[in-house]
Amino acid sequence: NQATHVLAADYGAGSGRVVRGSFDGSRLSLQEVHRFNNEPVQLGDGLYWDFLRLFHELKQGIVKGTQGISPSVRSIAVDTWGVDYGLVDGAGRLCSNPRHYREARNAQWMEEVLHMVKEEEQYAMSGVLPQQINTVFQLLGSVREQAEGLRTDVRMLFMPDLFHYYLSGQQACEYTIASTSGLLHAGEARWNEHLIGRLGIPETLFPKLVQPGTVLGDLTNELCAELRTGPMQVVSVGSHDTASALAAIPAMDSDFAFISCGTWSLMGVERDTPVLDDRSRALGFTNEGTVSGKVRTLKNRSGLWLLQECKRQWERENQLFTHEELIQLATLATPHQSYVSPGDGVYLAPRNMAERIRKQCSLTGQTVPETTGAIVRCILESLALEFRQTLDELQLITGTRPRVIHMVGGGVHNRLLCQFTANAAGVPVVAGPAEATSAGNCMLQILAHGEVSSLAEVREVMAASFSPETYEPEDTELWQEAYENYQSLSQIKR
Ligand code: LRH
Repeated sequence: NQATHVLAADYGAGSGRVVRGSFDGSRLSLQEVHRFNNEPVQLGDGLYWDFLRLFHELKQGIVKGTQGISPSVRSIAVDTWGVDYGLVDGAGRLCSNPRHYREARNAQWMEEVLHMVKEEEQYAMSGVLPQQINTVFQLLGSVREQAEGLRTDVRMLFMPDLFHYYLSGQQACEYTIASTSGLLHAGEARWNEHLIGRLGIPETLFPKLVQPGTVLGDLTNELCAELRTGPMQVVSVGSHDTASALAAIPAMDSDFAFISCGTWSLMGVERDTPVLDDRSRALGFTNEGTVSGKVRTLKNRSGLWLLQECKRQWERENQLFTHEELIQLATLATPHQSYVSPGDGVYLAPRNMAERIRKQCSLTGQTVPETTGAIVRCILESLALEFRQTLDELQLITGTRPRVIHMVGGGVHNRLLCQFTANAAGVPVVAGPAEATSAGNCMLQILAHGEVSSLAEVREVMAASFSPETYEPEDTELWQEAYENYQSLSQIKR
């Protein structure tokens, strides 16, 4: 049996990659064929995607991914982080480089929108937690900054849709990425025309919505000729990276919470319907779409950012540690000395992270972590306790306590974090795959080609291909006490 090959391009914070997935009928294997930088560019007062360079990198990925493969690669799909978009005119020209969500201007547009439609109402309508990065706020900016108004032939495409358009010539917005915008009806693949109208955003901006797993079209003849590659299809998968990662969770039933753990941690549950009440809004939960048309109710929390920033700072100071060494030092450090709130605004900016952690510990009257091991231990214990808190909150807003946590993404390489999470939460953590986003992207293409027939089958393939590791809870009484201390601490801070 010949394997089916597909290409998955994933644009993440800092870097992007093109991976070739090969499916043999029961297992998926992944091979990274191209990796590149993905840093936003500050130009004047704007922060932009470097779209042309990134499209060039995508082409390089196609060239490398198709080399020496026979039969040729069947299809390609792109996923990116949520909320960002580009504008294209009637002749298919990109109106400007797409803006990046970290741009400061968004706060002002959020305020403007909240004057017109209250936060509670927006949440109830869209299920999306109002945060300044959301498309709805950015888009009001794009409309208002155009003094003469946007031309009626202009269309908005989310970033994966924009890449797909220039690959295939087909315009559509895919449901999961659109579900991060705040512009859909909660839990539905339907633009909220009422909200759009109230904000004075032209309806003509919005193309049709398609479901994940839709074949959009073929790679254009021009690109086939330029890249000297055979024909291949362009597929809309779960083009929001989190949707792709969630598709790759090797779960056999629905009774689980997930953590997609990288720089950020996205923690939540899969549900048939969104949670739209005041409590879930107050606790900071949002509702986004999944590849099977369900909803994921989740919280966007800090992930390994604190640890990554400490490591970078130590490197600048010529203290070089591998991740394994840092984990080893943390293992040897005294347990439960001090905790921080990883999501606290004081940790948002880069540089001097260890110093800030020490300062916060001192301000809250805790033991100040002096050694490298103590700092790493403090971060990992705090993250695990934060996950425990989110699990409790999930139980509060949904009425059920998940019996297991599936952790995917780069965080699964951190064995200590996986174990601490199981200990703190009191439920097993099933860790892996680390490459969930690319794997989920590939498998949705395989689904579109009819080689598997459901999300359940996708997940069976994941379990067979990546042998996840299970961490059983240990020292639960000690961790329960730790959790109580952590909670009283975060109350003091609030
Ligand atoms: C994670 C993520 C998250 C949010 C944010 C903007 O990469 O996609 O789900 O949408 O980035």
